[in-house]
Amino acid sequence: MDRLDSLRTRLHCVGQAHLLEGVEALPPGDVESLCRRIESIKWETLPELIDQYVKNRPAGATGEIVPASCVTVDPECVCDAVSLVDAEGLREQGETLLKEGRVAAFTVAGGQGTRLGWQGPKGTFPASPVTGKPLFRLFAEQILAAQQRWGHTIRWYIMTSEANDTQTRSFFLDNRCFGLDRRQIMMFPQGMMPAFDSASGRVLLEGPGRLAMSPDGHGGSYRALLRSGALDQMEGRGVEAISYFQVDNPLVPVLDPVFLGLHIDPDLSSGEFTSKMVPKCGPDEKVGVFALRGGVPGVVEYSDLSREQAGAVDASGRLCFAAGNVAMHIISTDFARRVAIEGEDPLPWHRADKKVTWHDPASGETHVPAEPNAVKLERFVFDAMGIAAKPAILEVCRETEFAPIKNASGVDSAGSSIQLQSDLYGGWLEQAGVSVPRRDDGHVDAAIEISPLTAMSAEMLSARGLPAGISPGSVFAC
Ligand code: UD2
Repeated sequence: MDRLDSLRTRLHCVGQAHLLEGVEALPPGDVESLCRRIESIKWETLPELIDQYVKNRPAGATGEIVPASCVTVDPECVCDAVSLVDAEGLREQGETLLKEGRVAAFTVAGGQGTRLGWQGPKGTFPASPVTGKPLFRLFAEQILAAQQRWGHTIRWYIMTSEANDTQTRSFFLDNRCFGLDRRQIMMFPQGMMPAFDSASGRVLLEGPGRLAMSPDGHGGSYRALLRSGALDQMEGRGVEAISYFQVDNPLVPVLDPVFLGLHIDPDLSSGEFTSKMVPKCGPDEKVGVFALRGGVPGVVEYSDLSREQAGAVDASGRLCFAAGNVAMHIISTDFARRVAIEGEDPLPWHRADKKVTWHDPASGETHVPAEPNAVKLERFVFDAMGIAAKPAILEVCRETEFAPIKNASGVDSAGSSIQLQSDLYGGWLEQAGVSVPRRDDGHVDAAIEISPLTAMSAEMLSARGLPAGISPGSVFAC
C-alpha cells in the first residue's frame, strides 16, 4: 500500500492522479505492472512538456533557412551547394577503420510500421525481388560480406521497441542469426513515452491499469544506446564510429568506407555526426532536407517547408532545398554519449496528433475516437546535428542506395522497391556483359537479385557463371 500511496502522491503533484483510479479492483499482477510502468516515467519533467507541446502547439522553428553545403565524390554532381572531394583518399581512411574493427552497424527498428500494414517487426518483411529475403537477412549478408572483405568482426546493434523486441529476437534465433555469430549482435528496446489527451494534457490509459505508450522516436536511440550498455560495450571493444541506418531500406550500404572516411577526415568533418543525402526527385517528394536554420544545421521535414521553399530553384534550375535525408548517418561513440547525457533535454520533442483509443477510469468506458484526440511525442536522431561542431553531408546516388519500403502500395512500397532493386542489379549484370531486358520507360523487365555475398558492387561482380542474357519477365538471382 505504501508503494501505491507514494505513487498517488507523485501523480497528484503533476495532475495525473486519474491513472490510479480504481486500481484496487485490478488483479495483483496488473497492479504490479502498472506500478512498474508509472515508476519508469520521469513525472517531474512532464508538466513543462505538456504545457509546451500538448496544451500549446510549439511555435514553428524560427530563423531563415538556407541550403546546407554538401560534398560529393562524383564530378557530375558538383554545383553551388555541393563540392568535390577525393573518393580514393576517403575510401582508404574508411577501410582502415573497418580493418581495425573501429566501426559498428546500428539499425533503428523500433518503429511501428503502421503504414506498411505488416504484422510483425518491419525487419522481417520479405524485401528482395526474387527470393524474398527479409530486410534483416539482407543487412546480415552485407555484414558477413564486409567481414570477409576487411577481416574483422563487425558488431551489429539493433534498437527494437517493447512491441517488437521479443518477436525480433525470436526471428533472429529461428534463422540462426543469418550466419552471424549470436555474440556479435546486441538488441535493446528503446524508451517509451505516454500519449496525452490533446485537450487536458492528461496521460491516457489504453485499458484498465494500462497506460497508452508509444516509442520515443529514433532520437531515443542515444539514450537507449547508453542505458542498454551498448555504448560501453562498443567503447570497450574499440568501436569509435556507429554506422546508423533505418530498417526500411534494402539497398542501404550498411558499411560504406567512403562515408566513414569522410566522417574521420578532420578537414571535412568534426567526426561527430556525418550524413548522406540524395537530391530530391521533385519538390513534392516526402523527405526531410538538410538545411541551416539561423545558422544551425539540421533536417527540415517536408511538412515544414513552404510551397515556395520546396519549389525554389537556383540559376541552373536545381532545387535550392534539394538535399534529401536518406537517414544514413555516422555517429561517433563519444558524440552519442554526450547527446545521451547532456543536460535534461538536449534534443527537442516533436508533436504528432494521433487517434488513440482510451479508457476512462471514472466511467469504466472505452472510447474509440473518430478524430485525432491525442498527442504523441518523439525525438529525431538528426536533431543532434546542431550540436556537432562541423557535421558533413555526402551526396550519394539514389539509384544505388535508396529504395525504401514504407507504404503498402504506390511510392516507397515493396513494389517500387523491388523494381528499383531489379534496376540496380540489372545494371550490374549489363556492366558484366549480360543482356538485360528493359521496358520503354527504361526500367528492367525482370526480377533480379544479387546477394551481397556474391558482389557488393558492379565492379565486384565476376562475369564467370553469368548467363549471356535474361528473358523479359523472368527472374534471376545469384
Ligand atoms: C524518415 C525521415 C525523413 C526521410 C525518410 C527517409 C524522420 C522524422 N523522417 O521518415 O526525413 O529522411 O525517413 O527514408 O525521421 N524508428 C524507431 N523508433 C521510433 C520511430 C522510428 O526505431 O520511435 C525507426 C523506424 O523503425 C524506421 C525509422 O526509424 O527504421 C524511420 O521512422 P519513420 O518511419 O517514422 O520515418 P519516415 O520514414 O517517415
